[in-house]
Amino acid sequence: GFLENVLSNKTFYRGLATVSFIDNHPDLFEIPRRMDRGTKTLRYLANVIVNGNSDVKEMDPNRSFRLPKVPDFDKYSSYPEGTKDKLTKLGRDKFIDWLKDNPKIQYTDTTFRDAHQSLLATRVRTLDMLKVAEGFAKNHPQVFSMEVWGGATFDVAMRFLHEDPWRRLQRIREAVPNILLQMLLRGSNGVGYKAYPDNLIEKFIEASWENGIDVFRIFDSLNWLEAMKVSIRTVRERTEALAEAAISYTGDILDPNNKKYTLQYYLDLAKQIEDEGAHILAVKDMAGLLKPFAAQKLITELKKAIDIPIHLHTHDTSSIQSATYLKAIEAGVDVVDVALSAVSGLTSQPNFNSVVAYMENQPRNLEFDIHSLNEYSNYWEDVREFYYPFESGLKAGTAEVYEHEIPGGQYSNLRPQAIALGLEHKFEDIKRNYAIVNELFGNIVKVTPSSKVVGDMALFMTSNNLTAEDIESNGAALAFPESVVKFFKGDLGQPFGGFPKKLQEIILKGEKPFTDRPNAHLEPVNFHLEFETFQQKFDSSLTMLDFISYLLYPKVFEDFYNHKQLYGEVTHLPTLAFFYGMKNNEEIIVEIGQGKTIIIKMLFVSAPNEDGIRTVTFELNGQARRIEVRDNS
Ligand code: 3PY
Ligand code: ZN
Repeated sequence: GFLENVLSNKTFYRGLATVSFIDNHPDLFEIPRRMDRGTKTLRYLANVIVNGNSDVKEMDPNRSFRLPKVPDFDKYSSYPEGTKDKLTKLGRDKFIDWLKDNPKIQYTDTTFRDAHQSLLATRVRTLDMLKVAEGFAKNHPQVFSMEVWGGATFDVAMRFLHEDPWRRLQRIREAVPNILLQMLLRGSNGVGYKAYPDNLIEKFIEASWENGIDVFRIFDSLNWLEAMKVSIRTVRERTEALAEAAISYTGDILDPNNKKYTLQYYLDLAKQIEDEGAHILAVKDMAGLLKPFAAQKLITELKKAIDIPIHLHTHDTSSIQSATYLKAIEAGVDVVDVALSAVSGLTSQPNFNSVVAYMENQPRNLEFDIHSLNEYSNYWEDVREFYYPFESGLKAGTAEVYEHEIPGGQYSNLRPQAIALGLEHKFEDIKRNYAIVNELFGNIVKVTPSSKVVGDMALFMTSNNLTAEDIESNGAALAFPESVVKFFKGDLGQPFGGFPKKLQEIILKGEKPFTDRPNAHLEPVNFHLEFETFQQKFDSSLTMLDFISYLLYPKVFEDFYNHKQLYGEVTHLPTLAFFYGMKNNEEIIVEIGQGKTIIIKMLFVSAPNEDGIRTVTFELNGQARRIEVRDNS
């Protein structure tokens, strides 16, 4: 076998490499240093074996796992034509016409992004996706798009999985060249939790497109159009991708007591989004609040009000959202978001396989091989087990979501946050406080990052046993969470209807808020100069993509970088070894490059010596290797 390097890379030897290709693939220019890599990998494993993976809070050493079966596909066949080919062939405007005129319902598969963000705290590793990506793209080319990137995947990849998010995108693109790849972008907050300079957002969008994104779902956490404009314009003017801008749905348009987020409110916002030049409108129901009859009304009226296609996104927290899709499909929605069975339902998206089944023999049916979809689901059912420590614990759908309005993607994170603060037993209070905070804040749209502010405040009130009255009467004496102060300062933009003035004064303690775009207060990045400084700080092999990661998440990037210096590339490790280490005499095969594998066997772990050091003995490709690790217990 040989390692993939510049001489064997398809893009390069076909002469298609551009300067940015070369910049973005420094790994291809590395002469393999096998021993060094092997040592780093063993160092990682030895540390997990002795001290555990710090991301795994609770582990069951006796748990057993099935070997996930990858459904069959032809490695040597070419890819059937899909939506990506269609977009390339038709260009954007004609592609949108095709989508609007096509009577068949279209599906976005969220398995690689929102499904695991919402069920498994975003922890699914690239390796587990890549095993099925090519086969899925070959077996199911009629999928409209695959949501594979953005949202929380960017920081979680670096922070907890020690993966380069750009590399993930590139590799999925290689495996899925025929289907549109979609990402979730938080408008001027990028893939982060705060506003970034406009020129960083522009650079990020361009780079995301160059590395594989075809559809940008752009939203603002307060439905503030001002904060989406730069993103929409950048996608339109600097890429050939589709700008899909979102109205984030909150409340209930059919509730006569709801005077804020009314049908008219959404219709007006949708019209403004269309006028701003979006190619597609997303109805982003991040908490799963859009009930079936409300969907019927909303989609019917949107279809009259705007001319661009409509893409519906929801979370099945209440367990009735497939009924919402049915009503929306009847009302003419163009695309719906679904996840493969095994990672669907609850806080994730409705069930792809079953929605396809209920559409069978109906006029809008888009045909799929359900048996094959089920095989892919079975793969994910087994893979999901690997990630058991990250399950949210929710066992059934709940109508409580209409009370607390917690987004699906946040729900699976709130419990670990509660545990970390020692508040697990107060989870009911946290949910109740979440709703109370929403009222206090004037009933805001809650989606990342505004939802995080509400969550932080709910945790703060719960851990300090505070009521709404305490906040209003004793607020001056309280040190509010940083995210809450920044929110009232205007750092996330302006909520519809404005801030509650009295509370804003209490929280800002005399500081003056601003009322324009937070990005307008940020210094633009000087890419040329700062990139050089960045390379000097780390090393000169780092790319512009690394620099963008650093600008978005300086500390997370630095930790990620240091981890890689110490432990090498850990993305090649099988997931069980990555999270739980290895048992005595266990052997794993690690594919460290295309067609290049190493075999690692763990023999045994010594007792700690007087300095607390243990020696882990491995065989690496048959040769004994010893690694010393401090036992931190
Ligand atoms: C995110 O921003 O990560 C979301 O999934 C919002 O719904
Ligand atoms: Zn979502």
